[in-house]
Amino acid sequence: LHRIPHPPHRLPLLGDVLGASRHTPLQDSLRHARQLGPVFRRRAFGKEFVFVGGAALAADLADESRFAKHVGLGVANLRPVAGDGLFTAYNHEPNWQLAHEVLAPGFSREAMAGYHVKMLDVADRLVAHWDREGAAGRAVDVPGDMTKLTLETIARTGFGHDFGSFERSRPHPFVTAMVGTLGYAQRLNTVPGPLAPWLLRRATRRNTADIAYLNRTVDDLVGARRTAGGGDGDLLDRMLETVRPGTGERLSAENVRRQVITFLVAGHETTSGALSFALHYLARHPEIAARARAEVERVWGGADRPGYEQVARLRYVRRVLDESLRLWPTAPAFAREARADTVLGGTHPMRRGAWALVLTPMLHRDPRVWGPDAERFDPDRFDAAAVRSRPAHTFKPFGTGARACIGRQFALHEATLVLGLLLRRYDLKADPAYRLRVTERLTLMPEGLRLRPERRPATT
Ligand code: MNH
Repeated sequence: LHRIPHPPHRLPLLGDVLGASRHTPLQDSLRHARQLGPVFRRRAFGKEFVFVGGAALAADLADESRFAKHVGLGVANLRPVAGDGLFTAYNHEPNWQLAHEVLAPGFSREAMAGYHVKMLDVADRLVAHWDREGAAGRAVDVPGDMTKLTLETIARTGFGHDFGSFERSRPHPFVTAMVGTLGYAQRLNTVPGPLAPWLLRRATRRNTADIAYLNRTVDDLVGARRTAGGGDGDLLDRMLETVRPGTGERLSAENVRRQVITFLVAGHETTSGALSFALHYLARHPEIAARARAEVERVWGGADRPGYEQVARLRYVRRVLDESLRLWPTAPAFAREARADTVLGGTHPMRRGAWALVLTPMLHRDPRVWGPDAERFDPDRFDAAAVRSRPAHTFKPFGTGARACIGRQFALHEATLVLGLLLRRYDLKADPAYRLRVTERLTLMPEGLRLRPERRPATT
C-alpha cells in the first residue's frame, strides 16, 4: 500500500478530506486521479480506499478468475433499500444466482422485441410534450423529461404500471424518494460510519420515510398484480411465477419487493442520464447531429413507427450514445475485490477480500488508450475498426464480469430508439450560455440542461 500515492495534505483522524466537496465525491476523485496517476489511495476517517483509473490496472481487475464484484461504498449503502436484490446482493447470497436465472430471460432478444412497442408508446408521450413546448418556443428540462420517459418505460415494460409522469408538472413522488435515497447513500460515505445516525439525524429520518414510501409503492403494485394478474409474462410475472426446475425454489415475497425496487431504480436513472448527456453533445455538435439524423432517415425511411430491427441498424446513433457513456458513464464506478491473495498489475499485493474502486470516467480517458484528445467528443472512436484496434476491458460503462449490467441491451435499445425519434423530429437548440455541470447522486446527470426542440418539416 505504501507505494500507492495519496493526496499530499493528510489530516490526523479525518484523512484526505481537504478540498473535498460532499456534493461531488466522484468529480473530486477524478481531480485526484489527474494529479496522482493510474492508481492512488484516499484515507477517510481511518479507512484507506484504493482507486484505479488506469486502463492496464482496470483490465487486470476485470480478470474474473482473480477478482469479483465488491459490494462497498455507495452500493453497500443501498442495502437498506435494495437488500439482496440483484444489484446490491453479495456474491455468496443464494438469491443472486436464483434471481439472475429467473430474470435473465427477461432480457433475451425475444423479450426485448416484445418491449419495443411499449417503448414507442412511452416515447409518443414525450414527443407530444416536446411538440407543445417547442411550438410555444419554450425550452424543455432535458434530465427531468428523460427521467419521466425512462421511468415510464421500465414501469410499463417490466411491471405493467403507469406512474403518469407526463401528466404531472412535478416529478412523481417515487422519483423524489428514489433521488433522496441515492443522495443519502452517497452522503453516508462522507461521514464516519458510527456517527452517521447522529451527524445526519434529519437526513436519516427523511431516508427512513423515503424507504417506507418506496416499499409501499412497490407493495401496492405487486398486490394489484397478485389479485388482478395480467402481466403477459413481463418481469414481474417472471418474479412471481418462475419456479426453479428441479428444486422448485422461487423468489420470496420479500425478495420480490427488493427486485422490483432495484429494477425500477436501476432500470431508469442511469438511462435517463445517458440520454441527457447524449442530447447535450448532439445539441453542441450540429455536424454530428446532422450525420446521425441522415442515418435515421436512411434506415427508417418514411416509417412513422420504426420496427424493432430498425433500431439496432442505427449504427452511428449508437456510437453517439457510446461516446456519451465514455465521457460520462452514468454509473461512474464499480468495485472489485480479490478472490484470493494476488498481485494487482504485477506490482501491488492484495490480500484476499481487499478491493479497489475503478473510476470509469478516468479509465475512459486514459490517454494510452484514447489518445491525447481523450476529452474531445468524437463518436468515430466507436467505428468498427477503431473498436477492434483497442485492447479488451477499456470501455466499461456497464461494469464487468458475472455482475455486469443485466439491463444493457434494454438501455441501449431504449436510448437508441428515443435518440432516433428525437433527431428525426426536432432541431435541438442549445442555450449558448450553458456550461456542462454534472450533479452526483451516486449516478451522474447534467445539471440544469435545457434545450429548445424545434419541429423539423416532416420527411417523406
Ligand atoms: Mn445497470 C448493474 C450501469 C441500465 C439493471 N449497471 C450495473 C452495473 C453498472 C450498470 C456499471 C454494475 C455495477 C457494479 O459492478 O457494482 N445500467 C448501467 C448503465 C445503464 C444501466 C450505465 C444505462 C445506460 N441497468 C440498466 C437497466 C436495467 C439495469 C435499464 C434494468 C432494466 N444494472 C441492472 C441490474 C444490475 C446492474 C439489475 C445488477 C446486475 C447483477 O449484479 O447481477
